[in-house]
Amino acid sequence: MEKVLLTVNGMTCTGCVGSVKNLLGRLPGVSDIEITLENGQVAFAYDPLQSKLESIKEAIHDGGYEVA
Ligand SMILES: [Cu+2]
Repeated sequence: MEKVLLTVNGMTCTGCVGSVKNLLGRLPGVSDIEITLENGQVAFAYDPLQSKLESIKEAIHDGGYEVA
């Protein structure tokens, strides 16, 4: 498992946090998702054999949020 910390812009409320958590949670091999709304930090672990970091970032983007 790889550990990643991304900064995601556009999350303004706990609903956004839930959305990002959900969309990440649907991706294969992604786990341990921790999101801090105040600074937009999104931490998670993923298995590179199951999901590529690029496609994870794309999923966040497609959900309407911007990876900094
Ligand atoms: Cu929101």
